[in-house]
Amino acid sequence: MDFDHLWAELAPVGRDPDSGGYHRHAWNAADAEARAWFTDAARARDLDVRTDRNGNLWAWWGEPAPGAVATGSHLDSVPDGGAFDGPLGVASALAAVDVLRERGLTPDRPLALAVFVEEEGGRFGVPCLGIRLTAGEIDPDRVRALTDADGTTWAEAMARAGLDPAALGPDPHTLGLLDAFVELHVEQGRHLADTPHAVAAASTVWPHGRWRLDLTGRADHAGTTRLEDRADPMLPFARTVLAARESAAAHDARATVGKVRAVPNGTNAIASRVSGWLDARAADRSTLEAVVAGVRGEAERSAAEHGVELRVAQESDTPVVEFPHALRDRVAAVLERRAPEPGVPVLPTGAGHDAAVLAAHVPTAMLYVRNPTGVSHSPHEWADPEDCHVGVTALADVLQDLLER
Ligand code: HGY
Ligand code: MN
Ligand code: MN
Ligand code: MN
Repeated sequence: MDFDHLWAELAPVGRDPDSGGYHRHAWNAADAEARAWFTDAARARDLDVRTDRNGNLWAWWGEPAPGAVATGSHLDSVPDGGAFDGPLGVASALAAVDVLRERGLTPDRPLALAVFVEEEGGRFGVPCLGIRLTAGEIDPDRVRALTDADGTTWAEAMARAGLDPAALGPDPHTLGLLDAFVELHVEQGRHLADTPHAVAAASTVWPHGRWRLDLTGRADHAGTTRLEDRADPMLPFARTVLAARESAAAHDARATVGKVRAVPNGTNAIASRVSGWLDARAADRSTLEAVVAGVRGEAERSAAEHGVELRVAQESDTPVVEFPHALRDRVAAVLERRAPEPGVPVLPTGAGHDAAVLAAHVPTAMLYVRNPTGVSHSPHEWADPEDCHVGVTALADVLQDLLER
């Protein structure tokens, strides 16, 4: 199994030497280096690497044809993110091909390894952009116009990476070839940490979404402007941050405000504008709506109190995803064969995934690999090497089961 070699090659790409976190984002230099690594490693395995119209990479074992099985994940990270979220699924897919070949498998249906662009939305704000474009779930014109913190558009960044942004759009042909898609992913929580199980199957992905918050007040002098004369957007913004926590706590849900920008951002000036993003998630849609309503209500009340204009725009929406039971149970049964004891966990998650988008178009399943820290979206994200090897073997078993059916 070549996993350790693959991991040793990939791990340094885009890693900040000080924090140990990763900065791989759509079309930046680290992303290009990670994509080149994948392309080289796939070609070294005689896989035919193709780039779809949205920049997603598809490495084929066998000619693309109906009945194909696919696996893969993403290589991009959140800002200063962990090493495993995404890349573990990609490196494990390559290593699983090695395992299947060592087993002498010559599949009579094609296997595709996929790398999806901008899953985290770390640069352009909207998650799962590559697979949403290919699945026809987001307007290409909207994507082309998305901007990063420096004002660079997706179209400009994609063109600089050598791809044609005019080509963006749905790719029903590729998705139509797929009979099944399986994503292996590091677990983003501690459900496996205190169990004998290194791998688990996935049951559901919570509904979740992202809302952009823009508050516009009035820039003014921090020292001479009387409090009663201020329209300071930071105040309703601060209230909104607290409301996210309070509303999530009241509904046993999750809500976070991040990606904060204040303009101008001086120490002795009242900002004119403050923007941020609300990330809200809950086990069901009605709870999610209640959480967001609570946050929005407090933001509107506080903005009015301070004479600040508020704009709230939903930027992404992921419905609850229930992975198909037949495929889920089939995957769990395959995992049971090597489980250290019966009862392979089948886990819900509040984390979004490319598989959660694909699930509306292709029978989809997920595997999780134990994360003893439970921490993710942080340099402290972790998976033990031996658990990674168990994950590769499990993925190979699942792919073999699907390829031979
Ligand atoms: O945000 C998420 O849940 C995923 O990690 N992209
Ligand atoms: Mn090598
Ligand atoms: Mn992530
Ligand atoms: Mn991920």
